[in-house]
Amino acid sequence: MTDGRTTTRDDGLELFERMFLIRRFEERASQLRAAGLIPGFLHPCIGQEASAVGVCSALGPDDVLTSTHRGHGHMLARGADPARMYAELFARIEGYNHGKGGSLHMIDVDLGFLGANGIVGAGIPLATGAALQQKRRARGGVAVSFFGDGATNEGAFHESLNLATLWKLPALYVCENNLYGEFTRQDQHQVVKDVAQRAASYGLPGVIVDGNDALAVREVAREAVARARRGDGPTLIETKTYRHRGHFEGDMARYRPKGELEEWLAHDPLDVLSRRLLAEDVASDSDLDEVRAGVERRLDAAVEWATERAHPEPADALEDVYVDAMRGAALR
Ligand SMILES: Cc1ncc(C[n+]2csc(CCOP(=O)(O)OP(=O)(O)O)c2C)c(N)n1
Ligand SMILES: [Mg+2]
Repeated sequence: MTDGRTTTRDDGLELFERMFLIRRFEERASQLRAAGLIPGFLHPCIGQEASAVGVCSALGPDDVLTSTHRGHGHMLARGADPARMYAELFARIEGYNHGKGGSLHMIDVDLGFLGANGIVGAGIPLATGAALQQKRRARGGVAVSFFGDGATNEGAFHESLNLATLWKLPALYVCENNLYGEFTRQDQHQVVKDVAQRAASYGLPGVIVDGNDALAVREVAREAVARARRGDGPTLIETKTYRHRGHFEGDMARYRPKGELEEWLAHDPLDVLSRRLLAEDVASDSDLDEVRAGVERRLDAAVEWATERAHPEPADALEDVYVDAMRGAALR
């Protein structure tokens, strides 16, 4: 921005709205799970919203992405419908997977969201394959893979980076380094402090960014996207961030050193953005309040709608699932 501001009112409020939507979607999901509406695991990304929103706001409609077990933020950042996401969490027919996948398998191919994934690191080769397809299509699309620090110890990460650089694939590898893989601190699961260092082995740029600053994340993502679209190959982006909650809902995270959470709470991604918008006089307190109220109304309606949907019938248990697909394949 030429006037010294980092963004415009519309853009700043849109980013804030997306991040607030993710935050409140998950806070509500946590309560709804405690109330018994959600069977199965939930891995909240609360605290990591800027990474998802910063990267996804640098993408275009033809771009695609893969996600992880901590995927609600990526999916909402891409523009998914929170009502259908709640319906999936509640195991209802109108959910993204007809109520049979839940949090860990949500997918919307039409949106270019190629799925959450319960297998750590498994989205990385999927995105690499998608990047190969994007290259062959030659329409300038890119493929993004989100994954955690823990996933960078998987062979799939190393194999993917090797091939993607060799073939100059239009890929973005976004490591959301939240300092933990499950209950293990990063310094107990790998020697490198910065995952970005690992890029050197494969000959691609490794960029570190404050993962709690949505505008900073978007800037590095835009550069990586431009590089990929030019045909210059992939980039590894490491977003330094932190999950405020435990690994999953129900994990009390007692393994974290005292004071660590408080330090990160002082650098909450929503506050980082709202403070900047206010300090630069881009938006007012009442603008932000209006956005917050709009998100709450949207989520009220989403929960109500999802709660009223039906569960799949027991007789349909084998429709839409692997067994059914295999049976179909065998018959063809
Ligand atoms: C292949 C595989 N190994 C182990 C697990 C169990 N597991 C689930 S999440 C997780 C930690 C992943 O850590 P990270 O990649 O840093 O992601 P984060 O949970 O921090 O977002 C592990 C080990 C799994 N789901 N898949
Ligand atoms: Mg992690």
